[in-house]
Amino acid sequence: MRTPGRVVIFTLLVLALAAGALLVAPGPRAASEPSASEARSAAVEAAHRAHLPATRGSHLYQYEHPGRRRFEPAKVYDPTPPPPGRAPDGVREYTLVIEENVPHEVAPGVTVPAWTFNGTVPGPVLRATEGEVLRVNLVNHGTVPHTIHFHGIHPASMDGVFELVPPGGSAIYEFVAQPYGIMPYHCHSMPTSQHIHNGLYGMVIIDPKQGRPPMRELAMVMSAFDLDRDGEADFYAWNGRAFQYADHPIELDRGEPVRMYVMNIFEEAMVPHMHGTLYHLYPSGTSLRPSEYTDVKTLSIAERAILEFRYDFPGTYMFQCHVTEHMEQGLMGWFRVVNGPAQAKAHTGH
Ligand SMILES: [Cu+2]
Repeated sequence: MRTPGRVVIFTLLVLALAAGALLVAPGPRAASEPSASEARSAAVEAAHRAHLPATRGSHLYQYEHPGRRRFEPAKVYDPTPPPPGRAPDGVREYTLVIEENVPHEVAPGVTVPAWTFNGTVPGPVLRATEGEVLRVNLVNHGTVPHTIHFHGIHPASMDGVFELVPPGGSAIYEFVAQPYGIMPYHCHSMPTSQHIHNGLYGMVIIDPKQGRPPMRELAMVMSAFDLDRDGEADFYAWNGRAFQYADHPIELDRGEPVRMYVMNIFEEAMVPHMHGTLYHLYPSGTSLRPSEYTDVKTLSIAERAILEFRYDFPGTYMFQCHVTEHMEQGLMGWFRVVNGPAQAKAHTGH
């Protein structure tokens, strides 16, 4: 039975425990006391702003550091392109809406105002089969004129250089998708360097009529971001966000054939490199026969290629740009290779 004296002792004990919990609990820190991870991130950002040597601080994102900032999973650019196939009526139709100054988290905790097609950098992957009509509706929700310039074979009137789409305006680009391969698209409004650099670019995949062997597919755009516009990039990225596939590795099955569509839209050479395997290289994707079996290939400005590969051993492997500064500043990620359904096919020869 509880006596009044016991109640008082019990109450005092509860109060003491609560006070102790308040002292121990990591309550909100004062602004002058950033956490270790915040301090590291601030140091990285300061280093990039000041253009200290590129390697300083960038390792903080590269490897596992407890407590460091990470991208939220919802922000990761999905590397899976639309599936191949035929449009029922032979027409592939897309709508691309341009917006300016869309907040874009280019590296964990570093947000820049981007210009976007449909809200993302890069814009969405467009896909058609050779011979189909590709129809793209461009809607300009920005404040300056924009266009879309497609690489490929098409009439001059569809080349997106002279006919500017004014703010609030729209336009339709329509042509037969040819040839098959990877064709960049980007804004060509002047100054084009600014419009591209702000994020107005993406990839068109044109499939050959006979198709390619079915595989796991990834679409990967290599680009960079110059935050202070001093002519020197501060972050490099697969699909628009530095280190996003390090925060959220891409899982592959051991032995699973993988086809990666790669495009370099930045004005420096890029060198896609796989660890732990080699790839069959199809320059521009315009041939059904690979030209080379390698693990590095320099893609110059606006160059692109299909890389086909697979992993024979499980584990975690880096995929990166072999320009080490680019890798250190974000152009890297992890493949996590697991024993999955494709494992049985792991040793059927290259
Ligand atoms: Cu533009």
